[in-house]
Amino acid sequence: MEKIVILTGAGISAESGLGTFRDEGGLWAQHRIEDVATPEGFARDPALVHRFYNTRRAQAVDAVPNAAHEALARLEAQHRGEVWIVTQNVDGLHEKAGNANVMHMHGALEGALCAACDHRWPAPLVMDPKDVCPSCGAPCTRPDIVWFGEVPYQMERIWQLLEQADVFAAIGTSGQVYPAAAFGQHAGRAGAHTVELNMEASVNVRDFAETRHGPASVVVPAWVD
Ligand code: BV8
Repeated sequence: MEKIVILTGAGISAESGLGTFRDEGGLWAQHRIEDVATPEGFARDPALVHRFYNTRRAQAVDAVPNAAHEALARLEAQHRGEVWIVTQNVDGLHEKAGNANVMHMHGALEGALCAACDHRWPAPLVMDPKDVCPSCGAPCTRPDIVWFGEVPYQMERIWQLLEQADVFAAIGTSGQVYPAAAFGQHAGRAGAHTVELNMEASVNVRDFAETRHGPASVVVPAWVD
């Protein structure tokens, strides 16, 4: 059975009501990246960063998967064991839709991390700079999110999957953040058929053999089914 690797970005969750980053009025229009998505920003003002992620965590808890997430869950169910979702998203919508094989390369809102001892535990809905680590007791808790300048999770495994993929699809991502932005080229060079499913052409649309542009809730089910 063919191996299918799928990269998702904020665009797949847009129709579930979660903001994207670089669209009109997106998250980066409301906050400076250096203030809320870098270790330096967190060191400078942890309360601001916690407020940024607390707001998004509350929105994500209430968000419902859309037809695009549901189509990917059907795809995994039909191709048991041969579909991998590599998501840049930190919401839990793929899991809510029923996908089990999900890799959160940029972390997840549901995770908390101790900056002192690396302990990880389920994040409370509201995190506060005064929270202490349940393991070492230090007041160094942060969202388990990969910020700019930090190394994304499971990269070795992801490169391996891209090299073994028969099909690689990128869904709802502008292709502006590395290393995810290089996945299409990497998979294509290794022989995968590459597909971009996005509202509009991303900056690396040339890396894809096939493109289907339109809302994810329309183009993803059409591609899956
Ligand atoms: C790293 C935190 C290495 C989580 C995020 C050159 C080469 C390599 C690296 C770099 C480089 N230059 C700079 C870097 C470093 C940097 C980077 O890439 N910077 C960019 C700005 C140039 N990368 C990093 O720092 C990464 N780490 O490289 O480490 C390393 C190695 C060793 C040692 C140390 C370091 C870490 C990157 C992760 C940063 N964290 N966020 C969070 O808060 O959510 S990134 C952030 O952007 C999100 O994670 C998000 O997932 C990601 C990408 O955004 P998209 O998901 O694509 O969202 P966007 O809004 O941009 O686009 C949405 C798309 O959807 C649009 O195309 C739109 O048209 C479409 N859309 C909208 N609605 C719909 C739709 N499509 C369909 N249907 C719809 N309805």
